[in-house]
Amino acid sequence: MFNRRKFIQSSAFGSFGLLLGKVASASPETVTIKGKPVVISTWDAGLAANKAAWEVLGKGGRALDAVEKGVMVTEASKNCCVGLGANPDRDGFVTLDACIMDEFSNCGSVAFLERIKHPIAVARRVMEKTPHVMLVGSGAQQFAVIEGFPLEEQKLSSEAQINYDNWLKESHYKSPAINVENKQGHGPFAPHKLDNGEWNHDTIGMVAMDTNGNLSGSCTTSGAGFKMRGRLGDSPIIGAGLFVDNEVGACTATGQGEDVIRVAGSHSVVELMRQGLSPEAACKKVIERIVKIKKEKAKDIQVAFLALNKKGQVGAYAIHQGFSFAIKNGTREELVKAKFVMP
Ligand code: SD4
Repeated sequence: MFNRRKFIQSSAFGSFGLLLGKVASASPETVTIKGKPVVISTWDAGLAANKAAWEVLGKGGRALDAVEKGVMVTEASKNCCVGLGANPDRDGFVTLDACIMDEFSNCGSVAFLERIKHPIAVARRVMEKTPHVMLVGSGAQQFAVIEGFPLEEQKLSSEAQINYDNWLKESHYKSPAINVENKQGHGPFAPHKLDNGEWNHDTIGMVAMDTNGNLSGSCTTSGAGFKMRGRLGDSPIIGAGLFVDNEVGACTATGQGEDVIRVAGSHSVVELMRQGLSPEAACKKVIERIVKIKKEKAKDIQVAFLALNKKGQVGAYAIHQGFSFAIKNGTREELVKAKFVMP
């Protein structure tokens, strides 16, 4: 249950991140085989998404199926967050982006997709049924309809309508920025309050390792609230919002997508893990790279990376305080506060 969840500081696990097998040794029953299977995902909503992913992983299922099923829970949330309940763009339309990647480096992506409830499932179809990686806009929607996905009503959720009406009063377009203390429920990347009191974001990224040790990942988002029409962030871009290399590890990103794209964020983290860095150290290095590029502007933006390596080590890092991720394996189910570089 959410209200019984335990917050833990990632720092409690030392500077090399969370090695599931090792940490598990604190209680004997958790000494599972190198942390397999395991699933991790971004923000508070990751707890519920991980639970759904676990229905696949816990039965020995494939990581790819787990990361699709997991984030579909978040996409289906009626509250204003990741899916069709999200804040619209500045023209009043909800547009969704998603991507998925498997252990064979197959990948699929949809972007600027409207009126489809499960963009992640469409991204998987792009991966499996077309010779392409990415479909966007009306082409992506047309493909989804041909594949049997229902075209949903074009109507804002009641919360999004309130947020949009408020936003329209000034119609002030500010380039996406995050203030992690801002809990007003509107504004680019602002967290949204759910019925259960949880604060949620407009994105979920998930990576998982199954019992066979295979890795997959998914990332799905409504992007920045009140964004310019046609704007895409990092989330549907393979190498930016998500990257999986089954020999090395997997990473997903959240926060200001423009700055994740700038450094090919998730791919960079995986490449640093290939060079021997732990997931946490690799995430930190790419966060520092963004901070260096952004200079004084870094104080106004949030970016976070979340990574898992082939050994079952988990790590994350953010620019600012406030990023949390959910982790689940056979015996643990927790929300972890990530470390950050700027106070
Ligand atoms: C984007 N990275 O569209 C996404 C937004 C995000 O929490 O992660 N919000 O740029």
